[in-house]
Amino acid sequence: MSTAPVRMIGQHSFLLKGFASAEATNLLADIKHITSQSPLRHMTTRRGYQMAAQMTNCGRVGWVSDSKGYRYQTEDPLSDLAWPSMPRSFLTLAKKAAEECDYDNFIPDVCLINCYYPRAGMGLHQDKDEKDFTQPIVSVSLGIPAVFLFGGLRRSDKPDAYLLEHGDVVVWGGGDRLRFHGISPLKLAHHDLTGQCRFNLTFRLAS
Ligand code: MD3
Ligand code: FE
Repeated sequence: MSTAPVRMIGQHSFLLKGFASAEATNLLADIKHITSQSPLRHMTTRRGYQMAAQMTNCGRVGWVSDSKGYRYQTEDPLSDLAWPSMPRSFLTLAKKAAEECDYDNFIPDVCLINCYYPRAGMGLHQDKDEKDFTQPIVSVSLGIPAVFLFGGLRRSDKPDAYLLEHGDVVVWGGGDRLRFHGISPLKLAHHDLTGQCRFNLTFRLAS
């Protein structure tokens, strides 16, 4: 849906309202297939805390967190097998969204799938585990809404808040790539396609 309104949320960051809406049922079917092989799970931080969102991955590598810290690796630690491959529907949408924002030739090698239920959130953090910060990040929101917090390059910079709804796509790049960001604890809600859950697909070139 290339007619979606594009809102600038940073010098190099764009919110594409409803960009993924028409693809949502296909994306959700592909998520089902991925989670049947690599289930959603609560990862733990180096310090032993459980993350509030459940996660899994598809693609050549996957993002993991455990007592050894954060990293990308080629095997799912639950099975020691390769992560499920990235579905064509995912890749096509991510490339199309990046192109819409003039990020040409974006070829992600990982999609991190986050699943939030009401009251789950994600504290302010930077994404620094990837090799090449010149590559953008594309994120797709499905299901119940969430408030995205978009801070600055310092943790203490006051974040702006944006509502991310079903079908919204955000593209981050350039000087915004290392900005602090997070997700406010979700409010109780229901979506016909996902129930009480919000999925976020995050496409990156990690390695
Ligand atoms: C902004 N996920 O998985 S969208 C994450 O909705 C993460 O699940 C959130 O932050 C979510 O790391 C937010 C993805 C996102 C990813 C990288 C960014 C937003 C970003 C890098 C810079 C600025
Ligand atoms: Fe992040």
